[in-house]
Order: sequence, then C-alpha cells, then structure tokens
Amino acid sequence: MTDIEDKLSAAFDAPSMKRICVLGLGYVGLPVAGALASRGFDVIGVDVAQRIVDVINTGKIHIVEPDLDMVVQAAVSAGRLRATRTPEPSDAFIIAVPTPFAGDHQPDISYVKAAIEMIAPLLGKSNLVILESTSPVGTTEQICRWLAELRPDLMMPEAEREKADIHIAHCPERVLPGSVLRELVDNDRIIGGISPNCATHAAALYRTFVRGEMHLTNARTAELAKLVENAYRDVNIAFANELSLICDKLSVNVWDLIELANKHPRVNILSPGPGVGGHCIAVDPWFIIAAAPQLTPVIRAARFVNDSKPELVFEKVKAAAARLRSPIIACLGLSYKADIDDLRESPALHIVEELAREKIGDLLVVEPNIKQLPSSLGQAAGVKLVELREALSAADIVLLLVDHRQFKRVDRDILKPKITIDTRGIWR
Ligand code: SAJ
Repeated sequence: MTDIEDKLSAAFDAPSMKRICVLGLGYVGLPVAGALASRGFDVIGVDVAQRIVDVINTGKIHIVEPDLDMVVQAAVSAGRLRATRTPEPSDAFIIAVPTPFAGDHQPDISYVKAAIEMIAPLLGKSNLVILESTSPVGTTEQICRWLAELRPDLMMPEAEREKADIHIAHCPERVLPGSVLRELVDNDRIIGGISPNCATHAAALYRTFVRGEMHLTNARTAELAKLVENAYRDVNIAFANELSLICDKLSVNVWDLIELANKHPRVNILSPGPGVGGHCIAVDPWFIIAAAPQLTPVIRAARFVNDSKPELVFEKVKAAAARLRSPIIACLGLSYKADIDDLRESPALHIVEELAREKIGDLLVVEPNIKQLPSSLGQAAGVKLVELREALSAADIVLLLVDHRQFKRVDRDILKPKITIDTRGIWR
C-alpha cells in the first residue's frame, strides 16, 4: 500500500457512503454516474433537461461515447442509477455542469451557482461537495461562500481549519471525449481540497473507481492546473496550425514536414486541422486570460491562430469553387473531432455554415454520428445530410473536415478526378 492509500483507508471509509448525487448528465457527469453505480453506489443523476432524464431512465444514452451505453444500461437495470430533474439528499454531490464563457470571453459560472442553490437545502453533516466542472480560479472558494450564506447552520471548511461539517473539493475532469471510460478509470486525478481534510475525503471517493494516482493539493492549484492543461494543448495545436499556413505559402507538405521534425527526440509537434473545437480547449484558455489579461500574450495568440483557421479553410474552398460552375461540395464531418457526435464549437460546423450562408455550391454533408442536421443547417437551401457513398460520387470538391474512421477508408481512386481539400492530412 502506498503512503496515500494508507492515509486514505485510515482517514476515511469510502464505502460508508451509499448515495451519490451527480448534477449534470453530460459528457462528464454521465460517465462518472455510471462508474460510481458500477462500483455499487446508489446514484441519483440530475439534469435540467427532461429529455435527457427520460432517455437515461430507459437505460439509453443521449450522446455518442464508446461503451457508455453498456455501462448506463447495466446501472439503470440494476437499479443503481436513476435520473431526475431535482437532486435528493445524498452522502456526496458531484457537480459536472457546463462552465461556458459569456459573450466577451468572461467565464460564466451561473450553472455552478444554480447547482449549489439546488443542493444547499439538502446538505447534512459530513456531506461531500465536489466540483468537477472546469472552472476559473477561485470558484471552489466561491462555492464555500455561497453555501455559507445559504446554510449558516453548517460549518463550511476553511484552508487552515481541519474541522468542518461539509467537505468541499475541486476534482477537475480530465477525460478525453471518445475515450472517456478508459480515461476516467486510468487517468491520474488532481484533488484540490479547500482544506487537506476535504481533499482526503474527495480522494477516497475517487479511489473507488480510479486506478490512476491521486494528487492532493489545494482548490486554487487544482483549478489552474486543469486550465493550464488545456491551454498547453491549445498553444501546441496553434503552433501546428501556424506551420500549416507557412507550409502553404512555401509549397511544403505540412504533414511530411511534421513527420520529419518529430523524428527529433525532443520534438513532438501536434497535427494541424481546420481549427480547434469542443467545449474545453477552445474555451478554457480564456479563463486564464480573463484572470491575467496583461500576462497571457502566448495563450491569447494561440487562441487567435486557432480561431482564424476555419475562415482560412472557408477561403480555400471558396477559391476552389470559383473555378467551377455550380459545384457540388462533399463536406465530410461536422463534429469537432473524430468519432464523436459533439458539434459544440466545431470548426467543421462553422465552415459548413459559412459555405451555406455564402451560397458556395450545393453542400452534401456526411456526418456518420448524427441523424439530422443541426438547426443552423437544417433549413439552409442547398444543404443535405447524405451517406458517404452518395456524397463522394456526386461531388466536384471533397472537403475533409473531420478524420472519422469511415473517411480514412475512402478509396483514393474515387478522389482522383475531384478537387480534394483535406484539412486533417488523412489522405496524403
Ligand atoms: N486538435 C487538432 N490537432 C491536434 C489535436 C487536436 O487540431 O493535434 C483539435 C481537435 O480536432 C479538436 C480540438 O483540437 O477540434 C480539441 O480536441 P482534443 O482531442 O485535443 O481535446 P478535447 O477538447 O476533446 O479534450 C480535452 C482534453 N485535454 C487535453 O488533452 C489537455 C481532455 O483531456 C480534457 O478532459 C478535455 O479537453 C476537457 O474536458 O477539458
């Protein structure tokens, strides 16, 4: 047994917890709920959307994520997971609600506040409150202040005080969409307690389903660590995207270039693409910029480079289309990355929307992970969701936007007579 495991089992008996309430049943909350249920906890899953609650209670899921359907189905049919719109008294509350930014890139933690307001009346002595949502630095401390106001009868934790009625910690999610269940179990966790005692309690709960190591720290460090992880990736993708522009100008194949540069033992350049999407990497760096606007030129420049990429892809397609009369354009992929259905902040979606808005050709969209076009495209004239085969045979221009596995298998001979714009380098 390691030191920390020793400490945990001595300090806290996790199985004495029976019931866990998970607030937010999205890409993070639902897998966490499923994992806890599979470890024998009674899990109450809370979501504001009745549709999501209904789907989960039938043992199905509302998102595309490998193996999650099986985990949820098993949990629901065993009676270990139940979805509802309102939280119920529990031993622990895990908050996994969205933390987007507002119009001016300022963090919006109103969903966290709403979740806290929902659970405040239910809290009892020894309850554990965990914030999993990626949050600006100071949010966990803010949770303590909100709860202190809402429940003056309970003693909230403080950094220097071990004694408290409630334990509060930030345990940022780190799972990669597309590999969520594996990463949920295997990844190390950063556990940021308001006090060391809070961190110890939170770690004990995660220890029940996480095989990775627990790294205990304070809440502020945990908040910033999570933001920094995503900003690090954003900056590195921006470097790759900048290289793709330089290579276009200098007539060098960027994929060959990166492959060669990566042969150096200390170089590991990421892949350029049509831009950075998703609800994390395109969002979280702004939380750091908002907290230290004068100190973040690199992080800001990376955001700028990555955000400019969809427009540059659009211009490339527009220029190609201008050479043809009534071109048909096959747009392969709408999601923000490969093999998932998530369209949030998707550069592929933005590019197709702009092509539709500017009426650049007839657009045949192929997205194997969705059943209907999003509303922004559904009504647009000249845009259809079709099968891959149909799009490829009709298209004059093939625009590869997402490296879904179905697209990697495309017969290169079909592409030969067409103009191909491969933003992910899968057909080189
Ligand atoms: N992308 C590139 N080139 C690359 C890698 C990614 O253009 O070489 C693009 C993707 O196509 C996508 C975007 O970047 O549009 C983000 O994709 P991703 O796979 O890098 O990350 P996410 O947003 O799916 O998940 C990230 C992960 N963070 C890190 O890897 C540091 C994940 O571990 C986090 O849990 C997640 O954010 C989150 O929820 O914060």
